[in-house]
Amino acid sequence: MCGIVGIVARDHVNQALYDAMTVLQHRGQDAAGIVTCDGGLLHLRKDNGLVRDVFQAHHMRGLLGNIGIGHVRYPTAGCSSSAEAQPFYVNSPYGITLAHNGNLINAEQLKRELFRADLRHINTDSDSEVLLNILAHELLKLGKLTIDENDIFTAVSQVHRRCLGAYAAVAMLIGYGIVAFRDPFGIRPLAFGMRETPMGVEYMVASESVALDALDFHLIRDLEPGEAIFIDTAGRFFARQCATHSTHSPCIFEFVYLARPDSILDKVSVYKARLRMGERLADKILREWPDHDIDVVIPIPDTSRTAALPLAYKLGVKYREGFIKNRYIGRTFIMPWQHQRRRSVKQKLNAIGLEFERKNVLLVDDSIVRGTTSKEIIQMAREAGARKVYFASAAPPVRYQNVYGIDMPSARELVAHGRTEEEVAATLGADRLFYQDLHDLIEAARKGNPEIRQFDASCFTGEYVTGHVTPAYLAQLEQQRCDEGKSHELRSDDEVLELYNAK
Ligand code: PIN
Repeated sequence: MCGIVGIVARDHVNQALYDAMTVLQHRGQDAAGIVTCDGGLLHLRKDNGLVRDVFQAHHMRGLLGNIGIGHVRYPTAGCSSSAEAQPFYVNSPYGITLAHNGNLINAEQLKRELFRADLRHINTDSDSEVLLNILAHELLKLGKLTIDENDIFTAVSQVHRRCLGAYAAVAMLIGYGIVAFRDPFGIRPLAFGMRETPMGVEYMVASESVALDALDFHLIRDLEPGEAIFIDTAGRFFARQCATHSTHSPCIFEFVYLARPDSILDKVSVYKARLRMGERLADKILREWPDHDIDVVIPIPDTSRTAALPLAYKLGVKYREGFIKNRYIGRTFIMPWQHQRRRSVKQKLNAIGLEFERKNVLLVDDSIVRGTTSKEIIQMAREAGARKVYFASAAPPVRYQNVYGIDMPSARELVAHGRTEEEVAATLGADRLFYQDLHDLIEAARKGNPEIRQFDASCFTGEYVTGHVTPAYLAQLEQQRCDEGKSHELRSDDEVLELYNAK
């Protein structure tokens, strides 16, 4: 999962891109990059790290121009080094840079085609570099010295024809403007908006509406699946459906915990979807266990709070903050001789004892993925004096790999993979476990926009909306993850916790 942004402004755009990227930082903390265009020159700064660490004042001074794109990266299969930080650049034709959120499932085949037929070299393991080169090649094939919006949309149509998988992308063409497009399934989110300034109208496209809000752009709408928009350097706006077939299937996990609650994705308020998840989960608990003995509902911060509150309300029991998160947890410096060291959840969360003592507590989390932190938190609740520890997940059991750009563990690392709900409860050490039903999760999101006919829910079902996800491809992804796991020494705290807890 990554965050992307593009802005066509009337004045220097560097600060606005930086600000938008800090608002999208939750979508990726691994690397950040901005490229701006000033006349015929590109200015690029990208590196591994948080937005605030990658950009110093002297970098910002160099990012000149009124038009630019930015990217925050979460490592997905095949991406880890700073050479793979985005945006990517290719000089021919015109000079193009691109930032991408998602994952192409036919990247290996495209890479071969690019080399053998299109005579292009790909210098990283990133599918985003592949996507950029496909776009560049399709523009080049038009054989024109100068192009217009029709040419750009023709090239995007060809991208749709060749690329399979999830891609929300924003690209800047030197001297022309910014083009943004979304795959024909609309798996990853992408929205655009505008603001009026004394100098004229400015446009912004971003992964989540919250980035538009923060910069006083008003949300116009989401890109349709398969649609492309183009804003030229003069600020003229064009839009076109570039896919022959599209089936809107947004990723349901965005609503579970990836997106910020204050975002509206595909017309659905993420916050309200999470409230509804809590209500539906409460209905299920009451159905299955009408005479429950839950004394208190305790969320595991932060995401689950939104669902936990209406859940408690519907159950008619108290809602209490039982865990306090350390906001200032430091980086983890793992020295080669400390490879056995395990960083405990306790360094991140502390239990307020009096909320647990002699009580039957229902802990609520947004999802259970590896189950490693859930297991430790259940143990913490017991050590804090809970009599019974029940656990509720606002999402159904995560049993399958994600191939559309979420950095999910491989299937065998998922606690629910190959296990029944009872077996998961036993593994976690919970006295009782409640999972959201998939139908309820889908309806919780869909209520915000009944026009969405289906979601990508492959983590729960193993059914991949794009098709073409073969066992061989899944095995290859799994292998990539294993290889990378060995080389990642410094990761975000959450990941380090999970990695070390998994051992
Ligand atoms: C974390 C959201 N959420 C918490 C991410 C833990 C799974 N984990 C997925 C639960 S936050 S585990 O609130 O947004 O910070 O099941 O893999 O142990």
